[in-house]
Amino acid sequence: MYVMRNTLAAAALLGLQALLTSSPAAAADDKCKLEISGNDQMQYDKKELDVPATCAQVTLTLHHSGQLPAAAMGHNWALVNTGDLTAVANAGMSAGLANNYIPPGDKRVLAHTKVVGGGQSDTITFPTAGLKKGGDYSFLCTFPGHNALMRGKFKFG
Ligand SMILES: [Cu+2]
Repeated sequence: MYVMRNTLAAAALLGLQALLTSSPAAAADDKCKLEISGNDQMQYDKKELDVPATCAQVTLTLHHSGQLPAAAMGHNWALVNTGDLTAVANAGMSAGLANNYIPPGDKRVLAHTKVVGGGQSDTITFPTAGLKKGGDYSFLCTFPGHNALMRGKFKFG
């Protein structure tokens, strides 16, 4: 009798586990997590990032797959309205490495990581409350000169 009960309990547990791992909430969470890498050739590995508008927040990890130090080939990831890209890149240059090439308090920067060098990474989580579904957003690296190559579209919707 005990054996029977234990078997039933185990079966119930397995069923619960299957339910948890296949829940739609977990799948939605994965879509709200982004990864992107920069390398020593001044390139991101992605030209576009997509986030469903159902994501209340986004978690983004920036990796640096190269070996050069941050002072020589540092990369960050900054999110802006596409129309602000050049102005933010210019302001970032003046802000310097100590500020991660991000102008302090600049509201045009919607989210950003710190600058990472070879082998390093940085993860940020930011709310999407300020983003418009279908808005025209771009990401870029604000390390001086990098945005010419290191930019892409950020799709929210
Ligand atoms: Cu860069």
